[in-house]
Amino acid sequence: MTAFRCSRLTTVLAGAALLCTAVTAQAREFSVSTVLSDAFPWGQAAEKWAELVEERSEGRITLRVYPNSQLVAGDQTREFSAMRQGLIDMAIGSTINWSPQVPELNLFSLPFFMPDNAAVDAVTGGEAGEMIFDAIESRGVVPLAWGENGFRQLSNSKGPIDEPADLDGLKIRVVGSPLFQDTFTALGANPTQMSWADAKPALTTGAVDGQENPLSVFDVARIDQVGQQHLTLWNYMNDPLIFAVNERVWSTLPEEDQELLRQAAIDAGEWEIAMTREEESERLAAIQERGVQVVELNGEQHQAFVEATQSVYEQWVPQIGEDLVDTARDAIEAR
Ligand code: X2X
Repeated sequence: MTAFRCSRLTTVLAGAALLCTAVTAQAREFSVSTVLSDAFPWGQAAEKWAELVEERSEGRITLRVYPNSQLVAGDQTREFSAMRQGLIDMAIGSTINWSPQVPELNLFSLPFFMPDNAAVDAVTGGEAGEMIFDAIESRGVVPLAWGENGFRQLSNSKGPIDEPADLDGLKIRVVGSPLFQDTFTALGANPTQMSWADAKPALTTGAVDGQENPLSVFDVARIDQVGQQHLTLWNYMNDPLIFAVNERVWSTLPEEDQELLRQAAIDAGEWEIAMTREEESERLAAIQERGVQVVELNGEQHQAFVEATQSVYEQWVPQIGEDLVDTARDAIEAR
C-alpha cells in the first residue's frame, strides 16, 4: 500500500524521491538480547515486546530475540557495552548485569534496601527511577521501560540458613558484579563470580555450595535438581529489568516508531511484572512440593543480616551517589 502510494507520487511530483523516503515505511529488524529464554518471565517479556511491536507496526518492525546472552558469548556483564557499541540493537537487561558500566544501578543490589514490591515501584516509578534512566542515557543507551526478574532468594546444598553464621565458608555463586562479592564476603561466605551459563554446571559438580536467584529462576531452571535442597526467603534485593535501545539505532527511528517501541516496552514490562509477582506463591508451593526445605526469616533474624551487611553501604553508597540513594530512600518511606 505504501509502495503504491509512493510510486504514484514519484510519477506526479518533482523531487518525489525525497518524499518517497518520508512516506515509505521500511521494514526493519532489530536484535534484542536477554540472559534468560522464554521459559522464564524475563524471556517472555522480550517475546511480548516483539509481539506488540509486530502487531502495532503491522509487521514493519521485527524484534528478533537472542536469549541466553548468546550475543555476548554468554558473558552477561558485557551486554550493556555491546549494546552501547551497537553490536546489539536492544536488550532487556538486569540492573545487576549492567551495573559494572552504570554504577547507579547498584542501588537495587544494596542488601535489604528494598523491603517489598511497593518499594520497588516507588523507586522505579518516581524521581529515583528518572535519575537512573538519566544515568543510562548519559552512557549512550536509551532506556524505555522497567520489567522484573524479582526478589532474589538464597539456596544451598549444605543446610538451612537463618543467620549469617550459617553462611560461614560456604562457596556461593554470585553474578559478575563486584558489589555481590562484598555482600557475601561481609556475611562470611566465600563468593565466586561466574556467569549464569556456568552456574548450573558449578552447582552440579559441587564446585559451589549455593547461589541466589528469584523464585521464578529457581523453579524454571530446576535448581533443586542440582542438589540445592535448602532455600532461604530473605528478599535481600530486588532485581529489576530494563528495556533499552542503542542510541544510534534510536536516532534513526522516526518519532512515531520511537513512541511505538517505547509504549510496547512499557506495556510488555507491566504485563511481565504483574505475571512474575502473581506466580510467586505457586512457584514457592511447587518448589516445596519437590522437597526443598524453605526457611523464612523472622524479624530478629532479618535484622542480623541487615547489620552484618552494613559495610556494603559504606563501600557502595558513594559510588552509587548519595543523592540517588537518599531520593530512593525517601520514595520508599513515603510509599
Ligand atoms: O545470572 C543470574 O543469576 C541471573 C540470570 O539472575 C541474571 O542475569 C542476573
